[in-house]
Amino acid sequence: MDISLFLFVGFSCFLLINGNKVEDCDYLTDKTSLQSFHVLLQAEQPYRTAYHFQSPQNWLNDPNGPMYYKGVYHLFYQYNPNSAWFGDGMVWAHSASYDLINWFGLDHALVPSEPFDAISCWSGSATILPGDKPVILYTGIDANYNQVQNLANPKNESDPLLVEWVKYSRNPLMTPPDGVKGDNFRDPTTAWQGPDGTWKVVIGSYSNSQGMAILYQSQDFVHWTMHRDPLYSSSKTEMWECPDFFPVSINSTNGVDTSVENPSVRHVMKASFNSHDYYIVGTYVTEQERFLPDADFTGTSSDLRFDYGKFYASKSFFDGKKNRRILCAWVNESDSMEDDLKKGWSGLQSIPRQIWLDLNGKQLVQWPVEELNSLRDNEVYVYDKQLESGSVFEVSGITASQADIEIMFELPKLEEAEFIDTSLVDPQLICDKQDASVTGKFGPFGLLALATKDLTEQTAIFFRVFRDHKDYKVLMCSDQKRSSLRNELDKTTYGAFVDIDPQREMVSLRTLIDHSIIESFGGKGRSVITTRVYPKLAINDEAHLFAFNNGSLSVRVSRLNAWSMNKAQITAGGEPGTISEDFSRKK
Ligand code: DQQ
Repeated sequence: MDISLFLFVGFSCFLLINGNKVEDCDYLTDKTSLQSFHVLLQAEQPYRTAYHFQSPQNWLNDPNGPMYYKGVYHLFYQYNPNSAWFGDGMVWAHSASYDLINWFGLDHALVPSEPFDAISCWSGSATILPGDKPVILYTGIDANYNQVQNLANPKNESDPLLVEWVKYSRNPLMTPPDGVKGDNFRDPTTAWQGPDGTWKVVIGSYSNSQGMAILYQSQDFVHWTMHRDPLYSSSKTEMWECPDFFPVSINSTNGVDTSVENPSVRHVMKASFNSHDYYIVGTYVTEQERFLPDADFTGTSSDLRFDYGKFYASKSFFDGKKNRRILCAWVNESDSMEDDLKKGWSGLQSIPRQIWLDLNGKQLVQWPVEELNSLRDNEVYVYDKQLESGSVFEVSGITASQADIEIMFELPKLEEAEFIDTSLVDPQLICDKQDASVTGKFGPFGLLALATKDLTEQTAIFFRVFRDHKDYKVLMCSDQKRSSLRNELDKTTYGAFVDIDPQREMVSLRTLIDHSIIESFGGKGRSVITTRVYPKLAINDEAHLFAFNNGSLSVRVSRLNAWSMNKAQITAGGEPGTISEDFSRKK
């Protein structure tokens, strides 16, 4: 028998044996015991995060129906109440927040109960109808394992916490159309409304060797008719999971509501397949119900991704409180399934990111929501430090296992950069071949995160700068090869070009480190790489952070600011004791 972990949830605590709750431990009531219990928990569970959303136990995946409603942010998410693995019986767990960082758990919003979702309640989205009426469209897995689309409404719209949801009695509203297999029809988007009042929604699918967004229209949100053509399809893609379709302003970082359609916006179509979230930017021709992208997906490494590491099934929403568009995603584990059973949990949510269209109109830019800065503590900084070839310096004075770092590099003598024809190369492959140990000219330089003092364990997030004909190209890599002395982990190296001109702009990096997750934003958010790492030794207080330059040319750290991050107050939904009334009603 494997006594694998203790869990502390709200004001109750219990012991898990082989992932099953077997004993309540009410004896841990005084503060000292609770504090030692926390220390025990962190020592036993060094890979649990401090400020990322995760569940105390079991499996979680896609964010569902994120929205801002009557002063409260809502995060629903796919959750398996029965196991640390994915399985039948998936529910919509529910947490809510006033700032997108601290969350309190609520009861599950949707659980399998009816013929139209007898097996599972899968992913979907929320739409706020005129008159401030939120609704959910979600995929039910029916008793025959067919994927169908269902509607649910809040029981009490005047409750900002939207605790109870009622499934529409005439579900399902949409069933797999002719030519679409019953298991290739899922994940409705947030709906948008055309100028004539017609509601539209797309569903992810795959048919005739094309991944696609099937378009449905409705006058009343209940009766839906399939449009003749998909809103978009591409032969270069697989089954589209969790599509997302939304407008972005062409000249502002502000977000716009999903129904906005005018000359000051362009549209983004995102699809999740092949373990990544890919997107294209284009024009939505409302009258013809066509999306005309500037370029189709190519099926190559040049396709744009929200994140070039681990980041999947994302969903965005318009935040009317701060006029911005927010993006959330599932970040899965890269240890083994056996490890997940031992840990008793699997999956995290990314830090919510604000997204907007880059001024060049070609791609999106992402940045952690500003509310995250409220967790910053103990700032340390370094200005104007020369990083000679082969040098490493420790960023001390912060909690390196739980930190936020911003660093900017100046590159003198740029013209000495190595030549590369970037049209011929796959950035991820260069990062893999020329990992952090391979000396170049400009680069590798960057950060060594979750590292042991002697650097035997380290995750290197670094840049290389190349000359490409008349331009310069900045490559960003995340090298997990030495991230852990444990062997059985997925240590894939990730890489992407960052669309900045280093002649005009310093090469910058922001990295969020949280025990087993590292989210890195290169070029002020133009390329992002998220990874999961599980060091054996560089855990908790044994973790260190360094800046390094392993290139033959020196670079200058123009400035480095680093903060220890405080723990966020997070309880997940649906678990015993997770409804924190004090906290949830405090505003
Ligand atoms: N996860 C859900 C599906 C979706 C997939 C099931 C994407 O609805 O297609 O948990 O991760």
